[in-house]
Amino acid sequence: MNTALKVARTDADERRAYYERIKPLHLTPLWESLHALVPREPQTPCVPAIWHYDEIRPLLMESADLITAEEAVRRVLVLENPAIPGRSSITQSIYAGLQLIMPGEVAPSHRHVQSALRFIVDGKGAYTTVGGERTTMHPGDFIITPSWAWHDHGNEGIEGVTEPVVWLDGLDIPMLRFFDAGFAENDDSKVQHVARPEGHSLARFGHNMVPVRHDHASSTSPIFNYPYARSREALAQLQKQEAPDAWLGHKLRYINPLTGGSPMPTIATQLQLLPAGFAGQSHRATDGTVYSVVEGRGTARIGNERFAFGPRDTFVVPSWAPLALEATDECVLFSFSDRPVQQAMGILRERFD
Ligand code: 1HN
Repeated sequence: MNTALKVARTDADERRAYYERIKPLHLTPLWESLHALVPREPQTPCVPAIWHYDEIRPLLMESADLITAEEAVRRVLVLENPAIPGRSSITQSIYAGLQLIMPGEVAPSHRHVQSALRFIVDGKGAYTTVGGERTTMHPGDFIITPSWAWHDHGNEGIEGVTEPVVWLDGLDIPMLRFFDAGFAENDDSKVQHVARPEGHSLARFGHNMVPVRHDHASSTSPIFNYPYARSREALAQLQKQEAPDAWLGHKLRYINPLTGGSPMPTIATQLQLLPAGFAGQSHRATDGTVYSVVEGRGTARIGNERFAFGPRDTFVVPSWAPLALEATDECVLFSFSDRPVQQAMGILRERFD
């Protein structure tokens, strides 16, 4: 064996022995992990994935025979990123799940530091009460539960229709876990006292005007239901006025009317329309993003994989994975990510190839 190799071997052995000696003191050499700690570009463990609603719905309905919403507190099937099972995370920073509430059921009032969004996927006639105001859920509505706001859900039916209601929950649970900053408590009563008429916050803040005197101080939007009828109409108007963006189609972000920023401090939300036949260019961003399909069929090309999607499907695009969207028919997609946090940190990167 030549001398150089022998020296290298000795070095390696000596280093290993040294690492063993420092281990009991809870010390570890940075030089062994530096490259992984500071990658040249994002190296997410997360993978792209799709959940087809038609496949999941029967299983979700089956869960209603196993447990009531009240016993479960929240009857949810968590959508876990396949590459990080057991972490209740769809991306490293975001939790997503499909929640079911059957006619007559109540999901009891509680509050927690984690912020939640509800994107209504299937059925009508359920409501949620948030901080003393109730709102009726319709498919496509984007509803917010701000941090530390009391919230309970129920399903009393509407216009003689009583049916199961399913929505996609999006929460900043992994971020709160990261900060070890979670608090939660149960309410004294199962169902909150309703303090204001339905539609009150939308009347006050939902018309590009805000009350001259108001005391809304929270970093979350004072609007807590962005109804689908209105958001869809905005896209329809836009489509008549301009050509679609080559990457995004017609894509609008929801805003907090008091700031112009995202409605939630930790999660950004968008709605986009892809015209029939749209073949979008590939783009990437550092915010891993969850998509919920509202209307239409198409394909999401994520990295080297192709995912055919249809109404009510959910798919996830990991951080920095190239995404190209194609629409067979006219498609409407809702999406959300941790973008406002990355923007606050000044680290968000996007590339439109
Ligand atoms: C929660 O409170 C809801 O209020 C949904 O509907 C999902 C996941 C983890 C922790 C709390 C809800 C949740 C949750």
